[in-house]
Amino acid sequence: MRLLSTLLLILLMLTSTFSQNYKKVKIYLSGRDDITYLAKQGFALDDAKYERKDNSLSIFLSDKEFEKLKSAGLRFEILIDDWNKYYASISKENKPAEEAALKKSRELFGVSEFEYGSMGGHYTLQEVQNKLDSIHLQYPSLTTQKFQIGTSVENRAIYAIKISDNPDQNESEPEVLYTGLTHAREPEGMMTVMYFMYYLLNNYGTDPEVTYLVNNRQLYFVPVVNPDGYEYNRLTNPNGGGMWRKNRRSPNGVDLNRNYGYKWGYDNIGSSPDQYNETYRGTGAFSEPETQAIRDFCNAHNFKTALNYHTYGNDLICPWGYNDSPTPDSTSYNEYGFDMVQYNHYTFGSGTGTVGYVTNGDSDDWMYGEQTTKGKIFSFTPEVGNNADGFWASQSRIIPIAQENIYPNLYLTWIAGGYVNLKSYSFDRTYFYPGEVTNVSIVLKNKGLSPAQNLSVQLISLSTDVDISNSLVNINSLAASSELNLNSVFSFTVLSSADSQDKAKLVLKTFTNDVQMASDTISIFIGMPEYIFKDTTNNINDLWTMSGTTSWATTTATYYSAPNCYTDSKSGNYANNTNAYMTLKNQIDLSGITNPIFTFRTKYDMEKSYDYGQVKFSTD
Ligand code: 0X9
Ligand code: CA
Ligand code: ZN
Repeated sequence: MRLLSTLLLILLMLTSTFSQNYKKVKIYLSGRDDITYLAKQGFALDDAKYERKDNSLSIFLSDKEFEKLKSAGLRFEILIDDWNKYYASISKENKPAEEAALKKSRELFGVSEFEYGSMGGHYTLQEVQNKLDSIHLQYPSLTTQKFQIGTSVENRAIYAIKISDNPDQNESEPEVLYTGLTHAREPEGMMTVMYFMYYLLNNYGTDPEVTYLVNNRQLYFVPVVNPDGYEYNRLTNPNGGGMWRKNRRSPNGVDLNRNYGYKWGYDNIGSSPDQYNETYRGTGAFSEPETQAIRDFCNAHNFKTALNYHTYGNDLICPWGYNDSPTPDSTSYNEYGFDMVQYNHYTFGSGTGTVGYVTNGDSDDWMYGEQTTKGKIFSFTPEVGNNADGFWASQSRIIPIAQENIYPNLYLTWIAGGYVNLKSYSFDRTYFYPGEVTNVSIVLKNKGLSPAQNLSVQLISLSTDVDISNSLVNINSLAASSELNLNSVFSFTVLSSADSQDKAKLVLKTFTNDVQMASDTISIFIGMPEYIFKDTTNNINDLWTMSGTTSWATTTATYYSAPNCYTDSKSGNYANNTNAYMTLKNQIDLSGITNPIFTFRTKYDMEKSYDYGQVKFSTD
C-alpha cells in the first residue's frame, strides 16, 4: 500500500513535470512603455532579447505565461510553438561539424582532451564531476582535487577546483574566479568554463602564455553553481533543452542571480517578489545555499577578477546591474570590457546597454560592490552564444562558443596580476626621410590590478628599410593601474636605400619574465606624402554626387577638421533598409604614382549585424 502510494506520487510528479513546455514568441512593441506594461503584468523580461530593428522582444514563455500574453493586447508572432519538440528536432547531431570542431580544437587550439557530454553534447552534472576527478588524476601537480564549497537546497555538493603550479598551497598569487550554470538552462556557460580548463592544462608547458599564467596566478572554477536546477532539467529533458532557470527551492525556485546581497530587492523591476516569477529574488539576501556558497568562497579568497558565465546574446555585462549609474571604477571596467570583446565582438556594457534591463541582487553587483567582507572583484557576466544558439547551443556550436571566449578568459587572468601594454607612442619628427634617425617615445600602462615585475619592452622592425639599434629596454616594476612615460627610449634609422612612400611596420612588444604580454604594430610611411587628391571644400556638392534612398549632407555637429564633416544621418537615425551613396564626380589620375595611399576618418554608431559602411574604388 505504502509503496503503491509512493509510486503514484512519483508518477504524478513526473507527469506534471513533463507537461511543462515553452514557446518562443516575438512581441512587437509600440514604445518603451510596452516594456514597462509587460513587466507590470508580471512578465519576466529578463532573458528577452530586444531588437532595435523592428522594435520587438523575443522571449521564451511557459505555456502558462503565453496564456497571459494572449490577453495582454500586444501584437506578437510565435517563433517556436513547441519548444520541446523543436529542440528534439534541432538537437539532432551534426556529426561532421562536431568532428571538425574537435579536430580544429586539437590542431589549432592545442586542446587534445576535450570531449562532448551526453546531454546534447553538454556534460550532465555527473559528467562534470567525473571530469573534475579525471582532470585531477591526470594533472595532479596542476590541479587540486575538486572540493566542496557548499550544498544545494536538495543536498547536492557545489564543487570548485583550482588550477596553478602549486595548487595545494596558498601561493600568494593573484586569484581569479570562473563560474557557470547559475541558471539551470544555460549549460554552454559551464561548457565554456570546462573548455578553458582543458585549454590551460593541455597547453601547459608548451604555450608560454598559458604556462606563465598557470604558474603566476591561482585560477578557481565553479562550473555548476546550481546543481539542483540542472539535474531537474536532465530529469525533464534527458537529451537537453530543459527550460528550468531557478534553483529548486519550494515551491517554484529562486533566481540565484537575484539573490545576492548587494542592493538585494532594490526594486521590483530588477527582481520579483512573486514566488512564481522567473526572477523571484527569494525571502532575503543570500537566502539560498547556492549563493551562500559563492559568497563564502569569495569571502575566503582574494579574487581580483571574475567571470560568471550565462547564455545567451553575445554580450559582456558589467555592473551596476541594479541601476544605470556607472560604478566608481567605470573607467577600468570600460577598458577591460572593450579589450575583452575586441576579437569576439560581443556587445560590452551595463545591463541596460546590453541585455536591455536592470537586475538587482545579481552576482556582479555583490562581487564588485561588497568591499568590506572582501576586496572588490572586477566581475563580469558574459552571455555566450548568439540569438540563434539560444539557451542550449547545439552540439556543433559548443566548441566554437567556448573558443571565442578563450581570449576574454586569458585577459581576465592577466589583469588579476600585472599586465603591461603599450598605451601610446610618438616620434620626434613628422616625416621619415631616407637616411634619418627618429626617436620614439612610448607610454606604457600596467592595466593589471597587481604590480608588474621584471618587465622588458622591445621594438622590432619588420621592414628591410628600417634599422633599430637599441631594441630592448628593461624595467624593474610598474605599480598596478599606473603609467610610465619613456621618452625617446628607442630610435630607428630609415636606410638611405629606402623607397619613398614605402610602408614600414614596427612592432612593440611587452614582456614580463620574458613572457610576452602584448604586441602592437606601428606603421610609418617613408618620405613626405604628396596629395594627389584631398577634399578640402567643406561643401559636399562640389566634388560628390549623391544617390540612394537617403542622402549624405554636411554637419557642423562633429568633425575631424573644422568646420564640418559629411553625415548620412544628420537628423537622427535613418530608416530601416536605406542606402546612401556619395560618388566622386571626377576620377583621380594615378598614372606615374607609386605606392598610393588612401585614408579617411569615420565615426559611427551602428546597429549590430545590420548596418555597414564601405568605401569602394572603381578602376573605370
Ligand atoms: O537576467 C540575468 O540574470 C542575466 N541574463 S540571463 O538571460 N542569463 O538570465 C543577465 C544579468 C545581468 N547582469 C548585470 N546587469 N550585471
Ligand atoms: Ca602558481
Ligand atoms: Zn543566466
